[in-house]
Amino acid sequence: MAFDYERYIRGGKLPHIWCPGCTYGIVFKSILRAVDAQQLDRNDIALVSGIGCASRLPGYVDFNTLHTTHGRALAFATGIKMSRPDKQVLVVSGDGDATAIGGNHFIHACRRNIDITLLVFNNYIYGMTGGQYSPSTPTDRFASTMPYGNVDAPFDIPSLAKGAGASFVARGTAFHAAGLDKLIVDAMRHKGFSVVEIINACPTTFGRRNKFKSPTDMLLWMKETFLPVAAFEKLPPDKAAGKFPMGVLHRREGAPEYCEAYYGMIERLKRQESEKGGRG
Ligand SMILES: Cc1ncc(C[n+]2csc(CCOP(=O)(O)OP(=O)(O)O)c2C)c(N)n1
Ligand code: SF4
Repeated sequence: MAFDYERYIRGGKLPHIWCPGCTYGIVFKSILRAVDAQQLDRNDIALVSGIGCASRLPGYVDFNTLHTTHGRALAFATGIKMSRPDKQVLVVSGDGDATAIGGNHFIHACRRNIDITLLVFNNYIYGMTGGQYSPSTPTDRFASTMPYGNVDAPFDIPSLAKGAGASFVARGTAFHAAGLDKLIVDAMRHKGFSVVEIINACPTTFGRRNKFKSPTDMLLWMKETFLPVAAFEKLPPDKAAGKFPMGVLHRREGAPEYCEAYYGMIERLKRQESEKGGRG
């Protein structure tokens, strides 16, 4: 039976703002399927975003949603999770939102291991504001603010997340949508801070500047460039150049989760106080 997306969509907010050929719609549907697969009650989910084309996504979904300020989604999400640790908190962020203006929130959320899932929509560019380069724009690629080619080295977002302490790190792409559903489910089920980098196509501000003839070309590039981890690891170095692994890239179980550690400490202190009181 066809999946009933409309159950989760706020029809009154349509039409959406995404350009023809943008892959954000593909990922949007993957998120809905991943939530549905877990049979979660929509009232138990908070979906938070900052600003940017990716960050418009919560507006279209009938969960508890928050559209906040540029780069600050994780700060708002942390507040939600701290006040309602029983709820499932998901954040949707562009690469600029997550790793440029929100970069500090990003690394500290990783370090803190709070039980939030961050989905970074990496389209290698600032989409909404017209194609300025971002921290993930590859060297030599073109952007409105790098018209002669980017001279900076990009962040590898999964490596950044792992290095900063995230306990679950994965990468998927809009082309490999079925696999992406599973990665989002795994990330949401993981206890601790989980990051999924999702490779996306922005034909409007990245593709047209970077010699992709069409949105389809961008999807075909994803198909050729991203390989399951096991296949990637078997490649000899010359064949691995220019390719990237996808799937679960890092998982560390059993690290203390932030809300549990924080509220556990409060309970401990309360017990100590009442024991002291009991001794007069
Ligand atoms: C504090 C602040 N600085 C800058 C902006 C302008 N701004 C809005 S969206 C955006 C970039 C969005 O790029 P990204 O986060 O990669 O998301 P995308 O649009 O590509 O999905 C910028 C710079 C803003 N809204 N607020
Ligand atoms: S500008 Fe790019 S990221 Fe934004 S909606 Fe258009 S194609 Fe998608």
